[in-house]
Amino acid sequence: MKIRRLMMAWPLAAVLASSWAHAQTVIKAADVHPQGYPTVVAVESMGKKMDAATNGRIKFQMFPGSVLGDEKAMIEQTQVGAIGLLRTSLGPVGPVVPDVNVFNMPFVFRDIAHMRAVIDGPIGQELLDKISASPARMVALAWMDGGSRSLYTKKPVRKPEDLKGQKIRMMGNPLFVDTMNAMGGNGISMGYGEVFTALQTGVVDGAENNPPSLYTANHFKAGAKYYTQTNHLIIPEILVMSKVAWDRLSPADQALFKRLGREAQMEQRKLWDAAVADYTTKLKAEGVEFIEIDNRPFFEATAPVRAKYGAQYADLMKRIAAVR
Ligand code: GTR
Repeated sequence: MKIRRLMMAWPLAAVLASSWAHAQTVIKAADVHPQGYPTVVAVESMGKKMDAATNGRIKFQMFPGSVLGDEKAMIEQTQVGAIGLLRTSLGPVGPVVPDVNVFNMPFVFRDIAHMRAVIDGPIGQELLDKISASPARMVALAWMDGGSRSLYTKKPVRKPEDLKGQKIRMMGNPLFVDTMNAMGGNGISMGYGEVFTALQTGVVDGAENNPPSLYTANHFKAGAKYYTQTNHLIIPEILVMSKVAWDRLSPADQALFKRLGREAQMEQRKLWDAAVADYTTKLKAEGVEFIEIDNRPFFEATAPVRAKYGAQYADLMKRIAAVR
């Protein structure tokens, strides 16, 4: 009797399971940052909205904390469709889509407000469109905030000369190695996940990033106790979708991704401002010394980098400078 009931139930269950499987799309979303970080929270919240708007037809599965690799590896996985949605810095996107390097240049933005005005306006949209139209097989949905990057080292740094002989970790893009070399140190490119051990073992003497990253990646516990406010890079981050996943969506779902991506951008921005304040306080409580400096010598030292990489974007750079 029991067996007969089971046999009757099985085909129905199988049919239902297979139709659910066809109807449901699970988007793998990835980030180097841990759970609770503003970018991760904003993408998770976008996933919840997506789930609600599609009655569970599209769901996100979040892979935070670099579990799928460093950003270079995750960009590659996004290009082939193994990752559906990726939040990444624009830094390591430069080698894949050279046009984005205009935002990766040192001191290209006057301050955070300037960067936000640029990414929220027509130039920001143009750059997203360039990524989507490039052969990189990624569709750029929205921007996110990565704040302002400053130096952190084991010995205090106040001027370019203090960086002499110091090996400083930079993100994987030759532009950043050139930037650090121009600032007076020796730029060494490596993945984010390797920095902690590299600091501990002396492979590098420092790195550069924003306060939330310095705190959550624990780099201050590996000896980087001096945070010198060079503010040399203000690099926006992006939310990109794999072209493979994108092409499987209906035009209506594509429009939904763009709309909710833009909402995630604005949500992340609020979370970001709170996180910078919060992690700055936490870092100070942990004994990290914030060194205020006049960063003009670093700005002047990096002029050759802007000349080298910016020459091809001369008009665009004028337009960026003109944004108020
Ligand atoms: C963080 C950024 C990450 C990653 C990291 C790094 O500020 O949010 O996307 O680029 O820096 O330095 O590798």
